[in-house]
Amino acid sequence: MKTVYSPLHHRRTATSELDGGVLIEPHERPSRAETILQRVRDQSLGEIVAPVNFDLAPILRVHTLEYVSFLEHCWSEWAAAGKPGEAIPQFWPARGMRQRVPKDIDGRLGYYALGADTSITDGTWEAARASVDVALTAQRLVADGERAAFALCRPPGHHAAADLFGGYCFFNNAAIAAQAFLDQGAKRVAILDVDFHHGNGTQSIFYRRNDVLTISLHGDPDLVFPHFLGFEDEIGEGDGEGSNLNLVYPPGTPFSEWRQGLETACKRIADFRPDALVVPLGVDTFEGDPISFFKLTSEDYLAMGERLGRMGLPTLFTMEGGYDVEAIGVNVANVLTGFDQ
Ligand code: SP5
Ligand code: ZN
Repeated sequence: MKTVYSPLHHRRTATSELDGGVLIEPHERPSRAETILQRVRDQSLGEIVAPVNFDLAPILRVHTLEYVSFLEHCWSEWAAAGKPGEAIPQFWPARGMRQRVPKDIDGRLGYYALGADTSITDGTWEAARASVDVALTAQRLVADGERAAFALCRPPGHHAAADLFGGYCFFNNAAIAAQAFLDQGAKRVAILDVDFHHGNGTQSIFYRRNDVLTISLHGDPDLVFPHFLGFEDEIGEGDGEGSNLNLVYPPGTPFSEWRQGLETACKRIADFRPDALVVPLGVDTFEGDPISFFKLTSEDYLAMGERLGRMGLPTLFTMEGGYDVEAIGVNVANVLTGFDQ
């Protein structure tokens, strides 16, 4: 299948991630995308194409205008305020406080953030915009008749909600692409999130709707990020009741357990009869991942891809997490290879 890639991801080069009380080199780093691209090339998985530039309209179908303009201007406001480091949120509108957007940049950062793991830096806006272009270009390939396409998105997107960044995400590439399918005439779209972390942003964007089925398989949020969403009793609300499914797994989960969740998910998707499938693809389920606790092996990703391919649906993959940079290329390419078998 074709891969859509943009070198503009290099504009996202944060140097600090707050983790364990210290600033570390971010897990979400440029070498991730380069390693994947190299493996896709080496394995001759298909043509690598550059993205088309889209305007803000498809982004604004999913994100609020206030949030989008915050992202656009955050870095210049931060720099103009004379702050010495990267823009890291520190203060939140917590329980009992007012949910209003303050003028001060520290206040605005906290208002629009879901965590302090993600800094905003020079170039973040440009890279995040390019990542959406990558997703929408791949979406168009599928809409135009390709059986599947791989959007090599970086930065990732599935933690970003309508007006929240965090978890290394700014724009929800998968949600924007799913909405694009609908806006082009699809009646129903399914999103199957296989990243190790709950796809909280995607879930919340579609939580009250029945035209998008959202399913996420992930580490128990009682134990791991995003901590405050992703539990199995979250099934959707209002019109969306029954259109969200969370499948939660404990530390040490091997593929033999995880794949039962995949079966459950595939059955639900088949019953939903979607016109297209979007797969937020994270390979942080890998046994060697530095921030996760599942035990999938490189070989397991072939079987994962093969099962997704057997759904027989027009499929868009959007790149999400995966932080063992040594293995990320092999693992992602294995999913795509398995799918195409
Ligand atoms: C897209 C995606 O996979 N985002 C994940 C964001 C997770 N950020 C919080 C990471 C906390 C890591 N703590 C690791 C301690 C292990 N030494
Ligand atoms: Zn993840």
